[in-house]
Amino acid sequence: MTRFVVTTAISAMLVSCSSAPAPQEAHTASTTMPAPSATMPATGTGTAHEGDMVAMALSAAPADIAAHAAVVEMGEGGTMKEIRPGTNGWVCMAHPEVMCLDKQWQEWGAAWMAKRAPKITGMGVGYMLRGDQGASNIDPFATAPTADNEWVVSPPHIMIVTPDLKQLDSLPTDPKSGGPWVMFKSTPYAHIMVPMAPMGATGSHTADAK
Ligand SMILES: [Cu+2]
Repeated sequence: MTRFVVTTAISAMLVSCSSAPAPQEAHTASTTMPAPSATMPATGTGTAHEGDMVAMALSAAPADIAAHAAVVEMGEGGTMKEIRPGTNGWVCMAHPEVMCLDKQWQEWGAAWMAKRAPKITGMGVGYMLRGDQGASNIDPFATAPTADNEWVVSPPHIMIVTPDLKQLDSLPTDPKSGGPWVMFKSTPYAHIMVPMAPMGATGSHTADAK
């Protein structure tokens, strides 16, 4: 981490690219999902629960990255608990989205949570190789689909932030354009979504939510 404690950065990221509440049944994972966070034990180390959480969180990224990544878990009130330390600067989580984030993305998340512009100082990458549960493509703070907020459920993907938002002008904003697209265009939270599988090919996910 550079300027923000892991707990702060990550709690924001939990809802960054998918602001929706986390319906457990929406997960694509074949792995058993942990219980909803509201019912999770708040403490304890080395429990079976935490083992499940770690395994799920780490499944967001390639194994060699995940092997040395920290894992955090969201607790009551959005607080974050590190349940496994890391050594490579990456931070992974299982709830409410399964993702692994580099330092730039951790800053992005901290900014999102504080509703300030992120201080992105270089290209940043986040992995969401299990896909997500959906987000508005245009409203960074939307929490559910509406008639006009362009809700999109994404397949396994990587996410890229850039310090210069003008760089994003070369890409479309339509998730169905057949390739990478820009989410949250014309906001400080704009970033590139790079699908790693066909849109809508995410198991139990329903792609055309909008
Ligand atoms: Cu994502």
